[in-house]
Amino acid sequence: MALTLSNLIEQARLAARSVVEYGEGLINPTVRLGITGLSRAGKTVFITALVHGLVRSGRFPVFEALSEGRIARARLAPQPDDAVPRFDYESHVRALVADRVWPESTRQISELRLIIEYQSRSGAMRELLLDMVDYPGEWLLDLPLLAKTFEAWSVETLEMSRRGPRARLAAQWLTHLATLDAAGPADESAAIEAARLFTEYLSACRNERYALSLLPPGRFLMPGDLAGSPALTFAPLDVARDGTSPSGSLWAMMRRRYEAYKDVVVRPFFRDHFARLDRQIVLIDALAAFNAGPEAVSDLQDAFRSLLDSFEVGRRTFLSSLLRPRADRVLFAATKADHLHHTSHDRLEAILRRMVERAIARAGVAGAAVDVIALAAVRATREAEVRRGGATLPCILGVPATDAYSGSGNHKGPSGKMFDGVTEVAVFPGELPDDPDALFAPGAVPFRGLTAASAEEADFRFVRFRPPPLETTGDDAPALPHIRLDRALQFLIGDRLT
Ligand SMILES: Nc1nc2c(ncn2[C@@H]2O[C@H](COP(=O)(O)OP(=O)(O)OP(=O)(O)O)[C@@H](O)[C@H]2O)c(=O)[nH]1
Ligand SMILES: [Mg+2]
Repeated sequence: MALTLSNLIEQARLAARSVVEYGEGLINPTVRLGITGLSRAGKTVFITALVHGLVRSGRFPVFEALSEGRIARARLAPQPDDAVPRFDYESHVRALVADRVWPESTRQISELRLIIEYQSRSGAMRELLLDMVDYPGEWLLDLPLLAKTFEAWSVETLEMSRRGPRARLAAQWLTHLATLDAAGPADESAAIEAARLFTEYLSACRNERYALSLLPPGRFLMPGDLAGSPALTFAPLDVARDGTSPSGSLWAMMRRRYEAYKDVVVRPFFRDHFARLDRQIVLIDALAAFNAGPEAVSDLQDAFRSLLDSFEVGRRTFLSSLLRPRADRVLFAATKADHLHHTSHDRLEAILRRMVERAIARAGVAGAAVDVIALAAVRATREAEVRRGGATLPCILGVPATDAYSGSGNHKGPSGKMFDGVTEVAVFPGELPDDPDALFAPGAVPFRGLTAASAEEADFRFVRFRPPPLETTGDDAPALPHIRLDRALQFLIGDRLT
């Protein structure tokens, strides 16, 4: 990145804050944990379950500090950043535990501070401040734009829009694009129409039946208070990667706005949030992608590369080690593993590991430990063996939400029965293949995804269940059941509690 004045000022600002935060960190050891993932990936549920478990000493056997009895207490405290909305823990936990409904979609960045009082291995009482920052994964996927020109972004976005199922979704936008003369005079109404059609294409990709993951610029899908502003009124043009825009042209205007988007949206996110994270968990609804079909799986794979690129871009972009992002542990987590029988949990992890390893091989994340996990922050199902014919099927049991089959839109299950939100049903969730390659090979996909057939015909293997009641075992206080949440916690902060 060129050392422009704004970059220099930004670097100076970052440096100043790094020094201040470093000093504060010496007095009050703090971990800033970023929790991200695309919309509906499970960020809100993850944080809520994590805090609920820590505050109430939940059942986390793999989380050493807790299982060794060294955590005296965990309590909420006022957060350090005054300009970031607080994560509304109280409402979310009320929904989840008291009402047994999933919390509302949040969409915005939010923050919550938890103070963990613990005894170190040497016996001294200490405090760790855990600042959790919940932010949309779409913002993270924007970071590679920092290192990309408008022309390069246009070429790549167009290439992608012509491949696979995206081509059909992009048809209208591409037809409009063909009528535009990039080198012709700047035309506001053409820009508005192009941005509108491009945004429609992005949101069609995001539709759960396709679940395509890779969609920068993220703010087009969640504009907030920037809706309608020039920084969001641009779209890719059919231009050469190394071309130069004639002055006064539509191209020059789009290019300027693309740069404005980086200045107004991407850089502030990088500076104010991303660069300050110590640890990062990226939640992925991999099952939604598997369910949607092979294109969504390969899209997810591309998204991993882009995510890892995001971590690298930060490192390459900023010169001094003081200014670089400091995240030294990154965990990729496939969420909602309770939608599978436990026999498939390791397979889910293996598939994820394969996808991430490929991405690491291409992108690399120098200086950070990367791991993968399959988890359910809240386990909404139990397991059972169901005899059908002579065979025993590994099934899951749970109470489907009344709107469980969002694809069919009529609140009915495949057999036409209405779900009442009370009765438990057994579902055979399908089994992930033993060999991860089976999911990637074209034509050899074990899940008949929703894109492959109409909603009624496709395999409804992933039902949406209601959150479970609190579970009591032995003398423990009632706790929310989960799958491997404690392992995630151990990887993310375990070393800071020794
Ligand atoms: N069974 C099960 N479902 C989950 C779990 N976590 C999330 N879900 C489902 O996924 C949906 C989305 O979860 P959220 O935590 O709201 O996702 P988010 O990433 O915060 O979504 P946005 O706020 O829209 O970005 C929930 O409404 C649940 O239906 C889980 O651990 N188990
Ligand atoms: Mg949320």
